[in-house]
Amino acid sequence: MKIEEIEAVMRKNEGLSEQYVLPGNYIIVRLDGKGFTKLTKEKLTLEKPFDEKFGKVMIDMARYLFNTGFKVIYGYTQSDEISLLIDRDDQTFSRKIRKLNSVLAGEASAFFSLQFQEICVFDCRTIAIPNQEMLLDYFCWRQEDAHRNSLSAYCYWTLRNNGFPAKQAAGKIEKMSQAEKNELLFQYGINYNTLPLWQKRGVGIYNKEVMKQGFNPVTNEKVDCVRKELFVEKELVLRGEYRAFLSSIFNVYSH
Ligand SMILES: Nc1nc2c(ncn2[C@@H]2O[C@H](COP(=O)(O)OP(=O)(O)OP(=O)(O)O)[C@@H](O)[C@H]2O)c(=O)[nH]1
Ligand SMILES: [Mg+2]
Repeated sequence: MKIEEIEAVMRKNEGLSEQYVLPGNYIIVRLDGKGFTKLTKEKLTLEKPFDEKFGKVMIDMARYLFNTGFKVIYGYTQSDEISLLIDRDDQTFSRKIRKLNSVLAGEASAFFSLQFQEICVFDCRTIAIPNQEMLLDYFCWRQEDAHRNSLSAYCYWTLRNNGFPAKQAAGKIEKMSQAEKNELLFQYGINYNTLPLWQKRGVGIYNKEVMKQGFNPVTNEKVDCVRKELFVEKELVLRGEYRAFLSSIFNVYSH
């Protein structure tokens, strides 16, 4: 075969292998640290189970990802993951899933690695979401996951700090109900209810309209104007209230 013919076959196969987020669907991407259980224990020096710097870098990364060319409506981070809601009409990379996943995973991995001066890798998955109700379900699901994981992580590290070997601590927690986990922490002097909300509920990032004072050089007067600024909510509300909070953000963008 001539090289031109080979090229035509290759291009056709490449094109036919491509997958797209179908029109009319919202796009959610979820980035997740690869092997962070090992990485956080062996390579990074961090507080357990939650580390202020780690949490800050995840928020900074979410803010950074708002400015990588996609029309991001809402960002949510907990533990080593970030979910981004991208607008239904976003046409970046013609909505190619390959491009979304690879570019965003690359951006996240590069950003995080620079902060910790260590090679840290994120994977990325793309999920098509057909309606607002499912968007609310998605973010409530991630918030419940944050809650479950943080309670277990506190129990695990409390047991470890009190002499339990890793396997025994993990085994003990596996069989416990949520109430029993709360009770266990209480026995060791930790009141789960009073721990910082960002650790239990995750953190939301979104554009908020704020009033700013500007200056009109023509009239020489101070003027009030509305600007959009990225806002970080570290004290998210729960369940029904969270749905209402999310709806109010999403409705600004619905057409
Ligand atoms: N020390 C510490 N560890 C954290 C913190 N936030 C997240 N982690 C770790 O990040 C891990 C995230 O777990 P997963 O994403 O479920 O698992 P993983 O090991 O990353 O594996 P894959 O995601 O499947 O590649 C947890 O096990 C925690 O140990 C933190 O603030 N401090
Ligand atoms: Mg991970």
